[in-house]
Amino acid sequence: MASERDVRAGLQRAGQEHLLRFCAELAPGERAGLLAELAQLEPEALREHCQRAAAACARAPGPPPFPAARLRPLPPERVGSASRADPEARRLWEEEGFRQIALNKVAVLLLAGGQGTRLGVTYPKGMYRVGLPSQKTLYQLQAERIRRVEQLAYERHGSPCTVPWYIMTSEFTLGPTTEFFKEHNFFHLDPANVVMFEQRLLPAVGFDGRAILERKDKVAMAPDGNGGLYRALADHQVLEDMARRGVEFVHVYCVDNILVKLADPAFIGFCVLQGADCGAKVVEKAYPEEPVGVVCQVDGLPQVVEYSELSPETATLRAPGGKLLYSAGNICNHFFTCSFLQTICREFEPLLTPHVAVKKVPYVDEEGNLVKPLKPNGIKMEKFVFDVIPFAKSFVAFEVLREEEFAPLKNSDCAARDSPSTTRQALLAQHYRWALRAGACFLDAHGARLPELPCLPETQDPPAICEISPLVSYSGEGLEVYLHKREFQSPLVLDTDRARALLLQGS
Ligand code: UD2
Repeated sequence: MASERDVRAGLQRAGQEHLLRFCAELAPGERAGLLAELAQLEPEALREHCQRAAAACARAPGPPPFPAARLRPLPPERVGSASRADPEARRLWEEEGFRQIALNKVAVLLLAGGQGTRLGVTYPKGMYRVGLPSQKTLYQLQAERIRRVEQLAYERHGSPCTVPWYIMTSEFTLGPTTEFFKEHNFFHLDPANVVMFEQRLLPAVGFDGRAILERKDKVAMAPDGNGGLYRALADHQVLEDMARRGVEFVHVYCVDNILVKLADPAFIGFCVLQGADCGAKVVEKAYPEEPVGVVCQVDGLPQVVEYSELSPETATLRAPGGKLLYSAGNICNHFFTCSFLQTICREFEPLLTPHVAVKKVPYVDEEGNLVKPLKPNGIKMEKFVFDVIPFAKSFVAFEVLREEEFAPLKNSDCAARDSPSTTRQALLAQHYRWALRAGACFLDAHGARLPELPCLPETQDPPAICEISPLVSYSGEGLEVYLHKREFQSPLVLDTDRARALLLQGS
């Protein structure tokens, strides 16, 4: 157990002794908890972190970190397009992706250490149900897509294969996520192939450079950003685990995109065939202020400029055709080779510059009262997962269609965008399109044919409710055998049981 004397000496060196100011009045258990928490903070690193946070904050508001003169759109030769490529190129990419999956060389890695503050739930976002007829959570949809993509690779190549699922959590999400997976029997994945690991936390710092106490016995800590991935990979020897399994390529993605295509064979295949060590999926930005980073070049190197760091003037610039000049919207889907990740962890991680977020951080005042500030009072420092892109030897972007691949859950239903309703509608609209394409016909309650209206995913449910289990179809493939020239009443939930029944009816 950490002794108070040692902890105090360390805090003195870091200039943070105030963190012990209520120590004497704490109950023994509380005191031990606080000392254990503080003992984990390395004094030099803590001092540097607090000084850096206060200095960064003192500079703000300064000039935008990325003035327009330093930016250029990505050159077209670095961008592939899933929608505009000719079908033969697409086929080749997919074939290559499936080949790598069948060889057990592909893993997926979920960034799930965030706190989901905007959505306003107290549990990890992956456990959220957006109100689908099946009541599936985001985690379940993702698990089922992994199972399906493994199955498809098996069918093509004849050998059973595994796409291991690495899940980066934080102190806030590890416990509940582990419990949830256990409760749901790992969604029928082999638990040995689901690897959870924890990212580090960093103290929130006041404008005066002092770390904040959120309770008398607790420092205000926050995850170190999704770029904390690289430290966490090293902390938990995750790359060694990947090497043992023979994994060479990793698809990293964020938890809240209901349409995410895990281990997307086209994306993997495109990146592999291009010889890329690093890739990012992009969609065309919907509007200048959309909260997505832009993939572009900064001082001649590929990079993502986060939405919070792009000036409104630059965000609204238009290219000659009228399209946004910086229109390649980052959707937090990244491709990395394991050897690139090794180089990052070994050499470049310390060079990643943390980004500053000024937030309202609850704290205890000098008298020990809990205060919920009305104005921002604290600084959180975060690294971003995409900040490694400039270190890539060969970076590519892969443009995909928003309606097929991007519908993030960020806000509660109070917001007009990126809410449970809009994500649910996006998924149902996609499945309705797939069903129509496969030849299904939908009837209303009176048996009348429903119109095949083009649906507007962000604003309304499609004319008929149709949900297709990822275990039945990964991206719309193989549905004709169940749906062609058949009539269905809304809602149709095409899960594996229903699919089997339809096959029997048809035979
Ligand atoms: C992210 C992207 C943004 C855009 C957008 C699309 C970053 C830095 N920004 O913005 O460019 O692509 O997504 O939806 O990637 N997370 C952790 N640990 C942390 C913080 C976050 O694992 O310390 C995870 C979080 O659980 C989520 C993902 O990272 O899965 C993205 O985090 P976010 O939702 O806070 O990012 P956002 O929407 O600001």
